[in-house]
Amino acid sequence: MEQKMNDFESLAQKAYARFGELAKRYYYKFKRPVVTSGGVPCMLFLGNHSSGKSSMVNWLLGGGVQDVGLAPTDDGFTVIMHGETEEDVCGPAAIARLPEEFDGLKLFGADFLQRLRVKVRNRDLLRSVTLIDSPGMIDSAAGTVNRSYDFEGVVRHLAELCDMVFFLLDPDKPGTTGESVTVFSRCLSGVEFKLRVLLNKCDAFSSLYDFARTYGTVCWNLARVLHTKDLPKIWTVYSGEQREATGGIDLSDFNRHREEFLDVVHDAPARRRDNVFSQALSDFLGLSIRMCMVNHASRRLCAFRIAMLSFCAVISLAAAAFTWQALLPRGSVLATIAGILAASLGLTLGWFLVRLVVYLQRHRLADAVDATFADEYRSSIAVGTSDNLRQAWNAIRDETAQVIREAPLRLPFFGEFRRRQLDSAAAKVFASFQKGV
Ligand SMILES: Nc1nc2c(ncn2[C@@H]2O[C@H](COP(=O)(O)OP(=O)(O)OP(=O)(O)O)[C@@H](O)[C@H]2O)c(=O)[nH]1
Ligand SMILES: [Mg+2]
Repeated sequence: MEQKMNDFESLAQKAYARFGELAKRYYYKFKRPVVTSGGVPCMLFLGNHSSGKSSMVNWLLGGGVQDVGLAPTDDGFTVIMHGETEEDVCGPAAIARLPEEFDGLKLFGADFLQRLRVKVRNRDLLRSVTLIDSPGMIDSAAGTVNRSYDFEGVVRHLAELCDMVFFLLDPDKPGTTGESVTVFSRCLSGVEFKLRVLLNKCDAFSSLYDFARTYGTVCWNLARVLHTKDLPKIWTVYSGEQREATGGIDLSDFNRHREEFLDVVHDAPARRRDNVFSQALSDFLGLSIRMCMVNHASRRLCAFRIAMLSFCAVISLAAAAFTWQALLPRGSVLATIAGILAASLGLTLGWFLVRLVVYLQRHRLADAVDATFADEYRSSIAVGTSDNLRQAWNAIRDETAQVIREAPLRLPFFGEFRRRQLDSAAAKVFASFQKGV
């Protein structure tokens, strides 16, 4: 089974490597350009400052890995991974210690890399999952925190890379922090399926009433920022050994949620499979649609150019012939020079005219992308296999219109043939996933 999954991952990786250059030509960005075959799944812990992220990580690993405290403790991201020899690597060197999948983090610059730390620990759980602890989200007096790097970008990138994202809230500040609201609404949209909300420190409730009020507030705040129809499941948990609640409320239901949470953490490899699969599906389908749309636009533009150039050439030749004939009685040299001038003028004007018409045509094609999409995919839409297709199209629609409108196009010869190659390589990747399931 594991071998089959590794086959699936290495096939996916080969397909990403093979079509990477093609994707660039179509200005298409893969969400997960590198799949480390047999790689370890990742879990990201996000949340307000002091919501208990580091304590949760410590609890999962049996203690003593992360610092915990009431004041804001972590100011950077810590990747905790398995290794026989325990070591801590900070700053730019940390990125070299991570699997290739993390290479995209380099783009977030030196300020971010200064705040990246890798802890290699010899703990059993880490053989099957890598944990990422994050800095707590806080509001400064001005309303938002000024971080010297693109915090939202990093969160988005890691959320796309990770196989599970846990968002921790604590009873003191149940989701009211401005930065966490922003992260929810901007960085986690599209990855909601990986998101699990944990209402942490449930052992600290003083009464059932206290719990009900906090739970209500969490739901109220989440409803305003999440773009899903239904409220996600909220797991009420606490970290550390099972204990009696300080307020005397029964913790047995919270213990049940803790068990579920632990099951999810231990089931991480299955999540990674699903995740790589769904990302590859959306990446390859997205590229295929992008190619189809841009190829269509490029064919239309090419046909336009040929038609316009032929038209201008005919007009220029006619003008040259007319001038030559009109001036022939005054001498054949003069008539020939005038004819050549007339032809050159006609061709120059024609060249400007072609550019203008192509420019207008590109705008027209960009505005009509939805109609073109419906036309190109009408058979899939007609047989009702269009749900994935529509979703993939909506995700790349605006960018595709922008590419058609403005980008310099350097498309490969036989674009449609390359697209068919992509589709069949993607089909092989998906078939190998299904064999492994
Ligand atoms: N009662 C209770 N307290 C907890 C629990 N988890 C964490 N705490 C306490 O909450 C405080 C903050 O915990 P941390 O784990 O440092 O929180 P954090 O989210 O990592 O904080 P930052 O790194 O600053 O963002 C510490 O004093 C912990 O002892 C819990 O499950 N129950
Ligand atoms: Mg912490």
